[in-house]
Amino acid sequence: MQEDLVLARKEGRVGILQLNRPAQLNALNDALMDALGIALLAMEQDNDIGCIVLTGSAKAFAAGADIAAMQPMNYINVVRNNFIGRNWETILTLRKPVIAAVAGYALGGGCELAMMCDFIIAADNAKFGQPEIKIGVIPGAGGTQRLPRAISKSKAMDMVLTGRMMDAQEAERAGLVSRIVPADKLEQEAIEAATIIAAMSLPSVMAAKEAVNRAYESTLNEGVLFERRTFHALFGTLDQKEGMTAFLEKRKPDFKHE
Ligand code: DAK
Repeated sequence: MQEDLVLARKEGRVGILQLNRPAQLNALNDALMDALGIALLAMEQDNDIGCIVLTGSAKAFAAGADIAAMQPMNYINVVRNNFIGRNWETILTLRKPVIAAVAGYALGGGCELAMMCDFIIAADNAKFGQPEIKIGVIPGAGGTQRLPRAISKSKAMDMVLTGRMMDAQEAERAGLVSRIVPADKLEQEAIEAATIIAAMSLPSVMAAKEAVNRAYESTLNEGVLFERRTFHALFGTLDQKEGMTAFLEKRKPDFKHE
């Protein structure tokens, strides 16, 4: 495996992962997805990391799954080998938050990978799309499911059926991205957001992530019950006492993440 397909570093309590196949616009192949999974799991297990930023290059977050690798595949291969299902969804198993910092193209599997993150910060040059229809297939890593949940059925149908791209402004209006920042400030802004999150109590952060994600997986009543029980459980942490005591003492909390 080529280790440099994903570059990993830390800034304070923030882990930063950069997809690194710039000549192919970070087209996502098996080796890259393996490397990404390994790097994500290492950061999940690192007690000194509280939030992760996933980014690409200035020109592309990722222009999709690697078309050259897919072109020769046939039906029986992809069914029997469970085509790349093996290593695409590691990111969904993380309990720490992952922020996608997207500059340039986030297309096909690239858009799907960004949508698997907890939220997306877009550079003002970002372009999102699910262009698989143009190459004779459909989205294969959740695009037909996550896009309608993020931006409405009508807009998702438009994107998936025409294969057109959305710019950052349209993506923000539609609710796909949480904020737009100048391209040259993308990494800095994403790290600043991640630093804020990483300074919070980690058990609360993980609980909040889990509770918001429940909204997609359950009825309103079940989701609210899950939230209530999780909220109650956080009164078992030291950080709940510290957070509330610090507020009353008019000082910053010193969370111990326990
Ligand atoms: N795959 C392989 N190579 C790619 C690529 C891709 N997706 N996108 C770009 N490249 C390569 C180009 O071939 C070119 O390589 P060279 O010719 O230099 O060797 C290099 O990157 C630069 O690209 P361009 O010369 O095309 O650059 P431009 O600025 O002119 O155009 C572009 C940029 C992003 C508009 C264009 O490259 C483009 O249209 N790219 C393809 C976008 C696309 O169709 N993406 C969707 C792919 S299908 C699944 C999980 C995921 C998926 C499926 C299943 N499972 C878990 C089951 C996902 C499927 C897809 O994403």
